[in-house]
Order: sequence, then structure tokens, then C-alpha cells
Amino acid sequence: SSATGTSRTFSLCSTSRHRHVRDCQPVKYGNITHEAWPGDNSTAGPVAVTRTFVSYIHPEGSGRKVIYGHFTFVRNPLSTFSVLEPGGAGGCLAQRRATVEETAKLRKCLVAQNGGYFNMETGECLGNVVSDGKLVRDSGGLQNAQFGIRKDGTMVFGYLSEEDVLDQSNPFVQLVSGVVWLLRNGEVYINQSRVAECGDTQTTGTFDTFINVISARTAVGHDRQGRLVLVHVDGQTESRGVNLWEMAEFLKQQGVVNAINLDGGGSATLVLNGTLANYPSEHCSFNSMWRCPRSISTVVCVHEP
Ligand code: M6P
Repeated sequence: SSATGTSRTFSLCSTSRHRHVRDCQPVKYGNITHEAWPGDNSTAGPVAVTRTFVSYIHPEGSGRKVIYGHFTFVRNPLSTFSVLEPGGAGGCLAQRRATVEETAKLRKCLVAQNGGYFNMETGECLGNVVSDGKLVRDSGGLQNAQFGIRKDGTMVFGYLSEEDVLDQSNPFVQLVSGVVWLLRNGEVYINQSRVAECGDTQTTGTFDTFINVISARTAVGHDRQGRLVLVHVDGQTESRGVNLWEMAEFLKQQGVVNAINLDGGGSATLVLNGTLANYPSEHCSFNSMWRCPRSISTVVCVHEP
């Protein structure tokens, strides 16, 4: 999503003709490129630490700008992290949409952010979804950036064939799809993502517009200790926030090793202990003076083990 106003899901059909059709062709079989990292397995200390930043960054060709958001560092993600369906189990099948607050309450999330992309008209969950060991949705091998945790606690970032998603030898217990693999092994991976991924999963505009526009953004990544890192940056499409180059560079400077970009724009939401904790770009329907959290699809949730 990260769509503005009326959806442009279908207008993208005209631009996709000018790209390599290959971009959105699913990969059914085989081992495609991804990174695996052992998840932290510590049992001491708080499950998650959320830190607030107000930072100056230096956009290309201009002075400096201020960006606002939060990082959440999560220990032992195998037992403290879940991908949640909107409004509880069965939410993807029902094409339900719910606020992050609503979904987070059901699973008693300490920290929750919006997760995967969804169809803004129909509410359909997009990409792969595995929630607490249950395969909810299989994208059929459509190529977008993935984040998953396997049964043995290994975190996986990058690209997966359908066969990889369904493999039962060390199955995914959590899995969510984003658009653009921001950082691979500490290096910006956006140019490679442009070639490898299906840009039509997002509806902000062309794939390049989506990458280059400033907006609210969310991401999931990990640090060198194997802690999971949830990030959001506040913004509004075309006026505030960061483009994906700035997002990737900022995460890199903070020591994030691998990260994928999750849904952003009006969908970008952070909920701490049940309470909205960011400045959403979405205007409230009853009065545009106020900002309201959007009803979105899947959620990334941090909870007690
Ligand atoms: C839609 C509307 C607006 C909202 C915007 C936010 O256009 O719901 O009220 O401000 O989405 O999304 P974005 O930041 O992507 O423009």
C-alpha cells in the first residue's frame, strides 16, 4: 500500500509493459539468494527496548533535514516475535483490515508495527505470511524481499522460491514480505532489489518513484548480536520522511546488518504497550486536523515469550 488517496493498483499495468516482464514472474523452485543469521537466544533482561530518535540526515544535493522515529531492539526473537494476521487468526482469509492497536491487543504485544503490503481495495494480504507456525499465505514464489524466522531460530532475509517457503525440514515459523531488500550484509542492496523484485506489490507509483519518494517508512532487520530490529521513520509522501536510499543508509549507520522495507506511507504505525506512539500521515476521516492510524493488514509484534 503506502498509496495516496484513491488507489493506483491498476494504473501500474500500463507502466509494467515497459519493464522486463520477468520482474513479477514467480520463482517456484530452487535456492535463491538470501542471508541467514542466528537469532539472539538470551533469556535475561527486557524483551524489547524501544528508543526514540530525532536525527539530522544529509539528503543528496541539499543541506540537512530532521527525521523522527523509533528503533526497537528485540532479544530472543524466536520466542518473542510474531507476524500477526489483521484482527487475529483468519484475518488474511477474511481480507480483514484492522488498526495495529486492535491486532496488537489480541496478542498482548509490547511493541507492534504494521507489517506486509496489502491490496488497498480488497484488503487482501500480499506476499508470504507465516504466523506462529501457521502458513497463512503463499505468494506462489513472487519475488519480493522476505523476512522470516525458522523453527531453529535462524533469521532469514532476502529472496525465497515457493519451494523454500514450503520446505518442512526447518520450516518458517514466522514469515512476512516487504518490498526492497534495503541492506544485505551491511551494504545497501537497493539497485539489486530494483532488478530482482516485483515492483507492482506497492502502489505508490512506478518502482523507481516508490524508491525515491520521501515518505513514512518501516523496516525489519537485525544487528550483529542477532537481535531483531524494528524501525519506523515518520513522514508523509512527498513532504516529510525518507526515501529508501536514506532509510538504508540510516539503518547501516546504526549497525543494522540485513533489513527489508515493510509497508509505509499512511500505513506506517508504531504501537507501544497498546498505545499509538508515532505520527501517522493518514488524516482522520472526521476531521483532517487530526491524524489517525490506518486500518492495515498484517502486524509485526513483540511479546513476552
Ligand atoms: C491518503 C489519505 C490521506 C493521508 C494519506 C497518507 O491520501 O488517507 O488522508 O494523509 O493517504 O499517506 P501518504 O503519506 O502515503 O500520502
